[in-house]
Amino acid sequence: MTSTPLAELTTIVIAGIRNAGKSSLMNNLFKKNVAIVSDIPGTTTDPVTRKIELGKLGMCAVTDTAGLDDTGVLGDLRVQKSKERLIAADLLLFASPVNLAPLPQEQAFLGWLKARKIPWIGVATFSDQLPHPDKTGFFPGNLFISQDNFNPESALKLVERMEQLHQKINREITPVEGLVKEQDLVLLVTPIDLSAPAGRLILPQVETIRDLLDRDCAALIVKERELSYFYKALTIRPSLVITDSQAFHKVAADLPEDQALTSFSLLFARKKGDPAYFIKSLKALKNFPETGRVLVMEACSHHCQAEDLGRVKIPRLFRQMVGSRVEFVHSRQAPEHPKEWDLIIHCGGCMLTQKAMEARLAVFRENRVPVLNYGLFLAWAHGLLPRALEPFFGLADLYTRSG
Ligand SMILES: Nc1nc2c(ncn2[C@@H]2O[C@H](COP(=O)(O)OP(=O)(O)OP(=O)(O)O)[C@@H](O)[C@H]2O)c(=O)[nH]1
Ligand code: SF4
Ligand SMILES: [Mg+2]
Repeated sequence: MTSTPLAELTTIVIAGIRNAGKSSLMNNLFKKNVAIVSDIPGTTTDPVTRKIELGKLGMCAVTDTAGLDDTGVLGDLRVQKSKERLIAADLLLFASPVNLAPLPQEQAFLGWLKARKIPWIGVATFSDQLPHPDKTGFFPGNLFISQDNFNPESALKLVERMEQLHQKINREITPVEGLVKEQDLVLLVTPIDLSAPAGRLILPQVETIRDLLDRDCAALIVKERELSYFYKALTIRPSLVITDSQAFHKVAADLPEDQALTSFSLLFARKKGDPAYFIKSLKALKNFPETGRVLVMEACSHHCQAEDLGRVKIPRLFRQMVGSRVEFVHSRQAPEHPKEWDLIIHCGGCMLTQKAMEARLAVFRENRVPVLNYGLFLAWAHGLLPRALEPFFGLADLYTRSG
């Protein structure tokens, strides 16, 4: 349980104004004190996340957040932190005290919820108190449940309601979900060069190995230089070879053409992103504006080496293959004006949840800005499409049809 990546758990986030009873609700769900409760507004400052098994929802990560009506400079920062968690949620619990008239921040939050596709439940807290007349009809239809936080039994009904929504919850898939079966041998190729972190493997590799073990498969891990030797020595044919995108070219050359091959980055394009949109975006590489602008986006401050993929290798390949006068900008922030960009090339997003990545992508899709991820761009640049998409159902076909 402790080793399941947080992104693969069902992410439940409790939101609401200060003193709405969010932390009390969290404690009732956990049947113990995991969050501090007090009548001082703003008691919870930073998001608090704990893991719990919740029936049909399986293993969940539940997060208690700071109040949406927090004020002042610090308050604004807290609200910002809460919002980052809300964007990444699979299921939202909107706690609102029945005994108080709705605040403007609650009205605004309700509007935000209605505009999004994530499942949510209105939790009418303080149901032991007299309801405020203006609260009547605040939560639409039967999208809410009454909650008396002083009665722990109340939380059981909430869990039942949450379980009813389990089919609507879009859980993030694991790296090799649907790609392997038990007793498969999977060969992983991980170059250990200057850009590799010292003394460890990177997160996509670690998560993939763990997923393979969970699925009763065997994982053989080699550097690209030893691949040919070990591949020839194998008596069992690997059902799949997964390589670091940067070694794509050499790995493909060392393997028979009918060996199923893909990259960690493409596994993560499927796990975190919208591979169909990425594939359709490849069209943008044809007739790319001569002085077009490309935004290279990364999701975290990973250790950056001189030959960094996003800053050096991808721009260099792009200028060689697409256009020598194309401008590149590197950023970790979503752009204020997405339409100013002719193309986004995003990192694998291994540190983001699928929901957080989806929130980024939705803005680009709405603005019709094409998006690729590093792995897909590299596979394209090294002439490995559609081969590297073949292990994924329907994606190689989509590539061929998209022309
Ligand atoms: N009567 C009643 N009091 C409640 C209920 N839920 C919470 N309280 C009380 O309301 C106060 C605030 O509860 P918290 O759970 O700390 O509220 P919160 O939303 O986490 O507040 P912040 O962390 O400040 O944002 C505490 O004194 C709780 O005991 C409820 O259902 N009924
Ligand atoms: S989130 Fe992006 S930048 Fe950060 S380690 Fe993962 S792939 Fe690299
Ligand atoms: Mg609290």
